[in-house]
Amino acid sequence: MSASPIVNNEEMERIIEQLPKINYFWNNYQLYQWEGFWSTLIILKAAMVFKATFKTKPNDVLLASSIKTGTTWLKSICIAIMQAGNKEEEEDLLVKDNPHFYVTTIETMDYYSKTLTDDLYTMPSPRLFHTHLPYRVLPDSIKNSDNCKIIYITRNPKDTLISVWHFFNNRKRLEDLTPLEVVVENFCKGVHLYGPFFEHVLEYWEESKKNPQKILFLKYEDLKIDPKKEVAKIALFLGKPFGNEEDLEIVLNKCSLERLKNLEVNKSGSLLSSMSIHNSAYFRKGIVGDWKNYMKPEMEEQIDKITKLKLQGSGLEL
Ligand code: PAP
Repeated sequence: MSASPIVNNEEMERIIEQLPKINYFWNNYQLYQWEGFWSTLIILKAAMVFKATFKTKPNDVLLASSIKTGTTWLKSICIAIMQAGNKEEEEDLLVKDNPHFYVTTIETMDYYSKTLTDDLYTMPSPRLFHTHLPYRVLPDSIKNSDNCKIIYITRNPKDTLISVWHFFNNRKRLEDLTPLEVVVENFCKGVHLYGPFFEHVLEYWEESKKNPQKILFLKYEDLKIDPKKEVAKIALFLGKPFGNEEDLEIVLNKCSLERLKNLEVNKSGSLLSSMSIHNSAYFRKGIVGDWKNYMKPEMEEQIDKITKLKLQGSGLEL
């Protein structure tokens, strides 16, 4: 079933009242299931408005990802590529603020405060913005227009889940931590913020196969293995190919985890102060295979089984 455009609050509230709900990370978050995906109330409302009202402009670029699959890295790379070779632009934007500040995640904008939505509409082109929303709820204006390119990044589900687990358990007392067993079990049942995870990945994957000129599909692990190749691919896709190897290396160095993690703005700054999320929470280990340090063999088995089942026949390996 596809969502019909929703523009008025009353109708939105009526729809929300009837949605299935579930607790996520103990009772800290209540998730609502709309159009088959799970999200918080704030995200859900913003998603509805976004879907119903958003209009693309020429040269828009939408970055898309499930949570903890490389969003911050992709945002920084795109910011640095947009700035690359621009001699007049002396300041490095990444030193001044966190990548999430420059490339807004649309559905985390507070719909009722309007400010960020206004920012998006008045932002000069080429507009660069981001979403965690699944492909199915993107506005038709994005799906159907040649104006808007999409770059999607995904990651091995086990590392993704460990990253999610750390992020949501961050700042909690030991006795309040959600056990990994619970998180794994929910994940395998499809209960995951913006999830189910595999449907999220597969929808973008299938669309990218149909229209590779419009959707570039990336994997976090490929970026780790051959960052030069992947970053060159992103630059080309953005219509900003590197003139020389040196510019490419500058972008890579600017966006390295070590560098970003140690910038003052990311050590001490805070992006979503209302949710007390510190910039430092977006930079942890950034390694492939960290799941081995946390998952018991039965958890590994559980996730591998569902991964195999969901991805079979798709041509995608994670
Ligand atoms: P988000 O979905 O909340 O925006 P996202 O940036 O996708 O988060 O994921 C954070 C992960 O990317 C962290 O992984 P970890 O928990 O396994 O360590 C973080 O360390 C990693 N990360 C952030 N920036 C970079 C970077 N510049 N290079 C490599 N990995 C990075």
